[in-house]
Amino acid sequence: MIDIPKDGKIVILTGAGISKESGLDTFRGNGGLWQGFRVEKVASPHAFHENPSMVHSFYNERKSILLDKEIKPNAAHNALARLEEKWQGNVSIVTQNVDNLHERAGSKNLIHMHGELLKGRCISCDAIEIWQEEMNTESKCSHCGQIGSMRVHVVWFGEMPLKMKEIEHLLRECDAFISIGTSGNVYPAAGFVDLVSHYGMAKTVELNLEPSLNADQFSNGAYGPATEIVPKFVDELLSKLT
Ligand code: BV8
Repeated sequence: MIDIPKDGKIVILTGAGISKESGLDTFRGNGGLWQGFRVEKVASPHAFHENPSMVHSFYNERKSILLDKEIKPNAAHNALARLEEKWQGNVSIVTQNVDNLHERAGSKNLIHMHGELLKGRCISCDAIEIWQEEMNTESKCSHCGQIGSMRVHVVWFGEMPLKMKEIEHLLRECDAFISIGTSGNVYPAAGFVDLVSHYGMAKTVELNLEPSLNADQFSNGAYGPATEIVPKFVDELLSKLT
């Protein structure tokens, strides 16, 4: 168990692994293929420029899966929402995931650093809007009226992740950095644990199915399915408060 001050600031990074038991595929679990696509090949401005319809259908497929009534937050998402509610200090979640399972579990203090699958962004006017239906090359921006300028509001490879200044501030100030369900493949998220260790004395913990690529950079680790190890970790933290 890690020792964090009762009013400590906790920053939690999550990746695709936390949503796996809700029924959403991870990126590299099945050889990194997603509906037959390698995500690095499809999730890029170049791919969108070359073949917008292919990229639209890749995200439309993932959107329809996420909107399936069977897909819901799991015990790990719910445990993090409970921690945010009951912890006397600050709990912030920085998620790499573009699904909406953290917010549906009740988490409020949440940053989607790689964007959100259920939002669209207009390339012409930069307006961002909720977009749950299919998107295609004929889609019309409801803000500026432009046709064909819509893209999914997701950060592609080669694009700057969102709210990096805010994230860096959280990492600099935290007393504990918890990484859950990520392989440590994708930067800058994979570099956060190193930043935290450089900034100060925060505890760093990895909770994952198996050790990630940067497991050795964490001071503690617990391994197993997120729905088992995350609620256990949260219960241990909250037991300190009684
Ligand atoms: C940037 C949105 C700079 C899209 C995503 C070399 C060459 C080229 C580029 C780079 C390079 N080195 C670094 C880069 C940059 C690149 C990068 O890191 N590439 C990698 C592939 C090498 N990064 C970028 O391009 C980033 N931008 O660097 O910008 C810049 C600077 C200035 C100005 C402009 C730009 C942007 C990266 C964001 C890309 N978008 N997602 C979409 O979703 O379609 S990334 C995508 O993969 C996801 O968002 C996620 O973040 C990511 C990583 O995946 P994970 O979440 O870790 O999932 P994965 O499947 O890998 O692992 C799952 C883990 O869960 C596993 O460990 C598994 O064991 C575990 N697990 C499984 N089941 C369970 C479980 N754990 C618990 N319980 C279970 N049941």
